[in-house]
Amino acid sequence: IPQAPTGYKSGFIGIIGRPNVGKSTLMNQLVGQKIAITSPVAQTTRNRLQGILTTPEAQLIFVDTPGIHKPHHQLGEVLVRNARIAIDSVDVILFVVDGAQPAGGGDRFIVDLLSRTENPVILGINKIDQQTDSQQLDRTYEELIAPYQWRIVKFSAFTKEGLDELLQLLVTHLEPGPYYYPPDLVTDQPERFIMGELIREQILLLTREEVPHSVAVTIDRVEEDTTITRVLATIHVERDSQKGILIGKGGTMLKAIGSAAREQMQKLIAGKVYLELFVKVQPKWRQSRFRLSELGYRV
Ligand code: GDP
Ligand code: K
Ligand code: MG
Repeated sequence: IPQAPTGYKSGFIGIIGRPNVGKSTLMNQLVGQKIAITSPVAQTTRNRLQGILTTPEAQLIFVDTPGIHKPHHQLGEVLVRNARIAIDSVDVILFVVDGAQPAGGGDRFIVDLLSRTENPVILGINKIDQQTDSQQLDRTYEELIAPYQWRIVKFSAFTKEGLDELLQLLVTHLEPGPYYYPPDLVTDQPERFIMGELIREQILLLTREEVPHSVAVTIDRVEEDTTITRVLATIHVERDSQKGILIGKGGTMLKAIGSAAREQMQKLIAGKVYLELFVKVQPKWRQSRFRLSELGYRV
């Protein structure tokens, strides 16, 4: 890693918020590449993952977290605990809310968590492209954080409106520091992990409610040829019925998942991809710490 110029700033920014407020979409836009998958389904993001933006004046390392919610099973507890750790292991907190909806109980729960941190907190009101009565909606968030001296910024992760102002504000909160990562790196995640996530994203987007939460994906083999990259992957589900849904009539669902994921992978590696998908039933993987860590989740 090269040495940063004098006066250079750097630091870690924790992106915290309820599920579906747009945390992962925001991180992708800020770093300029799709490194975190996004979908309208809560719990799309399962892992803590970092997106790195290196500008001439600062290196900003965004820590995307799973949305904070009340846990119902082993995986849920792991998710919330990781979010709590993230709050204190960063330099600045970006608390993201959905500005298209009034503040709710989920946001209040997070404000309570954040009230104990010594780190500076910025309230980011996202989805301003969808706000109908912005004054009314914003007021609910101003009231929510009234006891605290937190700065407020408004933006749309979707249209990028307001993101420059957000970046400027974030940089003012950073201390002088080194390059933590090489300036050309955009994420701490290995390409293989992102490939697995791109498959999981298509499952979230294409299948019914009950399937997505019990799915995990492993990349079993990646073979790079001069002209094409061959990827072998397995989708792990908990029940035979879920396997049936994933494969679909005559294999149509699996084919749809595969071809959409393949397209995304081609963008990721900027080259041709051949993707082969398998589906395997693995009862109760969500209850097992061992299985979770084996599948790549930090437990
Ligand atoms: P996360 O759970 O907080 O990481 O949220 P995601 O990034 O997965 O986004 C959840 C949903 O909100 C997705 O369908 C996104 O396309 C959508 N979304 C995110 N940001 C915006 C935004 O600024 N405007 C609009 N209209 N939709 C957004
Ligand atoms: K989501
Ligand atoms: Mg997310």
